[in-house]
Amino acid sequence: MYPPLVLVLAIFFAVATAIAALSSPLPHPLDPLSPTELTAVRSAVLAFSLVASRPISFHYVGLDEPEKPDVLSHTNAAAAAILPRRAFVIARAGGLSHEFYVDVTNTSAPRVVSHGIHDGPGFPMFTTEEQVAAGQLSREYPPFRESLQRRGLALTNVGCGVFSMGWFGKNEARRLAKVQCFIVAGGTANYYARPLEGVTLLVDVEKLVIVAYRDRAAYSVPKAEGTDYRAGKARPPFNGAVPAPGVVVQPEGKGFHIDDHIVRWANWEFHVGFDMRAGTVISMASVHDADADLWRRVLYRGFASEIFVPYMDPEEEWYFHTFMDAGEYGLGVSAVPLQPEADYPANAAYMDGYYVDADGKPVKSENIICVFERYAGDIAWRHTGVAGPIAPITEVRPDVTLVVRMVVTVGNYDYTLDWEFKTVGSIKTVVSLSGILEMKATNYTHVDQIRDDIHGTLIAENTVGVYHDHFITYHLDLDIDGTKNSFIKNTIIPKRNTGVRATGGAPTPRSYWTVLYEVAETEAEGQVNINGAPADLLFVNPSKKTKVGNEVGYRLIPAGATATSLLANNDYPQRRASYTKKQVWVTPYNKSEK
Ligand SMILES: [Cu+2]
Repeated sequence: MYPPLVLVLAIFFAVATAIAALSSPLPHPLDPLSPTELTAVRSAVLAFSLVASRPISFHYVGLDEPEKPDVLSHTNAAAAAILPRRAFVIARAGGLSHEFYVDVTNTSAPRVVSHGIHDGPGFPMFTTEEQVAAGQLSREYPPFRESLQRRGLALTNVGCGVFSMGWFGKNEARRLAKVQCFIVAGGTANYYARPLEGVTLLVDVEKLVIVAYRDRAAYSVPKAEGTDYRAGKARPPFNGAVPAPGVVVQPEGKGFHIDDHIVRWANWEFHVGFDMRAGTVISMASVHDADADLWRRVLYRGFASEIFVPYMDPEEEWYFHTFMDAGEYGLGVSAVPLQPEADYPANAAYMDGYYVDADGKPVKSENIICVFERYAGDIAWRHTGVAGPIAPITEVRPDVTLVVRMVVTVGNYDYTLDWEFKTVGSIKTVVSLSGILEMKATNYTHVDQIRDDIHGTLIAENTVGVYHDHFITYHLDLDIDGTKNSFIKNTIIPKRNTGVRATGGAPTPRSYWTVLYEVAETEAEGQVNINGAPADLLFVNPSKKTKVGNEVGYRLIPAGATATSLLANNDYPQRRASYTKKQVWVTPYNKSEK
């Protein structure tokens, strides 16, 4: 098969070059799809004759990145090979999940280059439109109206939302979801504090029909009073003293430059992309080596790949709360416009993102990624030399860093997802969680009444904050100084010295620790529970050595949240999120695994 393949490639490049020459300026191969490209994708899919069913609903459209070696040669070579621009599409039509690859190199003549039907388990993300429509279904449903009447509630007092229902062993052909409701009356904006506990609808989000209805039990509705989070409605300390206003002064202007999607700052250069599922995508992050005057790549691609949120309440209305926030709701779709000088400081620049609605039309999300230099008052490095003829010497380097931020609001939660770049060459990912708890109504008003496990904490009268986890997973394709990287576990092992002075031992036996250097040879060795033996996790390029012969590498430093899932291995939510049993999984590069 080798010769025909070469022939095909040759033709392909010739055609691609001719087309690309017509449109200028050329996008970076990793740039997200532009509104023009997204519109072209839609026309190609709608015109594709092999899928006749209507309607077609678009659940995901994103860049189908070129192969990594092609991207690298594109950016390295002076005479860059022109790469095709392609989209990957997941759409639903005729009750099936369709996957398309669409070439939009020439946006006036887009074409579907591949189409397949996904026949395995799993479904694409919800669209916003179907969530809104499914949330409305209960309004015309007589049993639901009766449930409200029994509780003395009017329809206008209630709002409902779509809750993904996890996977519990059954591979269902229908796209089903649960709908649960909240009391939206009472003057509070905090609907999540006032659930209509005990009532659950099972809906087909595609056909927009109610499949099952359950009104199991009535609970007291938590009070509206004291729940509102809006400024002016909240009481101290939630609306407490505002600190004196501060300003960021940058007399020489911003220290970074944004050229389309490329950000350059201090000794860093990287590409910032946007994806409707993953949100911010950082690519091609490189550090400048001043000695060699070289850009040395350390991260090919990084993004938050999933957020698994299982709740720990086995009750009928709660057991299925096992959300996959990225794969079910979309981090990019759920990213919200950032509020100037609150979500980010005055010295920030911001970027927009584009995704598609259910009809495949581009939607602009304004001001959803911001970039700013952080002057946190921290110290990057310091030393005071107190001895010697010129002492004292004090040297301090302030820690100014560059932050790329996105805020994702998935229902009640607000995730702030930061990428922070440091001049010492490190990259830090930080997730801050804010927003509102998902709350459960209970008849308890005081902890003294509780005799059983309520699966959470009584946080107010009639309100339980249910135990749960957020497992946030990052896909990091590290390219430390090139693509040939190894994963090293430096395990710390205790030792004893016998105290034999002839061989340099201490006069008395000592215990100490030393480091055992192990290269991971298999994928199994690339799985790490970081709460096990203390270890340094290193990513090195064995072909790149320092002057003294050490391998060039980066260290993965776990900080803060190092939890693993405590669910049973055969529990369905755990089987679905089996990766949460270990924190680090290292695998060889494979474009399809992301
Ligand atoms: Cu939470």
